[in-house]
Amino acid sequence: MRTWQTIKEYSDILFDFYDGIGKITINRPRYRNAFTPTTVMQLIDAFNICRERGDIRVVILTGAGDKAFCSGGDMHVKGRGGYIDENGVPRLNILDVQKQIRTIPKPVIAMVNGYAIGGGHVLHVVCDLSIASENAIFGQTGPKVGSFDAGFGSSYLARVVGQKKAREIWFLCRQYSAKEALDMGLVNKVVPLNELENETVLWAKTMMEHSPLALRMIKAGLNAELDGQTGIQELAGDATMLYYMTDEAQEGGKAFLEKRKPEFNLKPRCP
Ligand code: S0N
Repeated sequence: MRTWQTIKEYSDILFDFYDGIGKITINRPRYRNAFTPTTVMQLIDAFNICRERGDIRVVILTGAGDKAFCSGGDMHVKGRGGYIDENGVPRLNILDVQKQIRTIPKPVIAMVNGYAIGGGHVLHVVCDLSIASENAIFGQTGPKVGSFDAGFGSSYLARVVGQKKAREIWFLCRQYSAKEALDMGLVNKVVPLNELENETVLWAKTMMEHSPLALRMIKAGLNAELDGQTGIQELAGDATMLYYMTDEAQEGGKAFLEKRKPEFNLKPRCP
């Protein structure tokens, strides 16, 4: 039995820590964990904290209760131009969370404990790994309910399950069982609901035994192949970070401050 410690309190999400893992739980089970702009602001804040905190090595994203991971944008606040926030401003800020999940330099696991529908389905799609309970159900509803996600929600989905299947998922708006999701490569593993957290923590712990920098570079590389200039920027940023750790880079800055010519002829040099 593990004890999660609260990292920060919010109205719409839970944010907990245990042994290197940051767990973010969308906590609106009354609405199948649909998100409003407020929920999304809180998710953005929690993911920022996960990025900054060195003791968080893996992030788990899940939903409260045993019915839903997330049912997408909250239809009660859907207006013209987006989901209306408390100040009357229409927002599509879940796109920022998608980008955070893809660019945070640590593995993010979707722990899918029920319905993953609409924008909630996209959230699990953009996570690095998805572990699902046997009762999980997957699907897009956009063309049925007046929305769509033609970004990661479509193009990255197609990279995961293939073009034909992605078009089927979006055009027909069917629901798929956990077994079907596993068969199409949409999730990594399916377990009984009462084993879901144990299994997810096990996957997190296995990754935490491995080199964080290696995982970071692999994530950046896998993203770069798909994300164009943005992906290259991410991978290049990691290369710069590593370069700054070298004597060669240190010498450049030191020489500037000491008003002398830098000595870059340092050994060893790799061929
Ligand atoms: C999830 C479903 C299948 C669960 O069915 P079930 O178990 O039969 O429960 P229900 O009785 O239907 O629901 C229980 C209560 O929860 C409410 N509820 C459920 N989902 C939502 C929701 N999304 N918004 C608001 N309320 C919700 C029900 O109304 C019910 O309440 P009561 O008891 O009062 O009747 C089933 O609930 C279902 O199909 N839900 C709708 C799922 C859906 O269509 N979601 C898509 C929403 N749209 C998006 O996600 C837009 C995409 C998006 O986010 C986006 C994309 C690109 C760019 C930007 C954005 C952006 O929005 O930011």
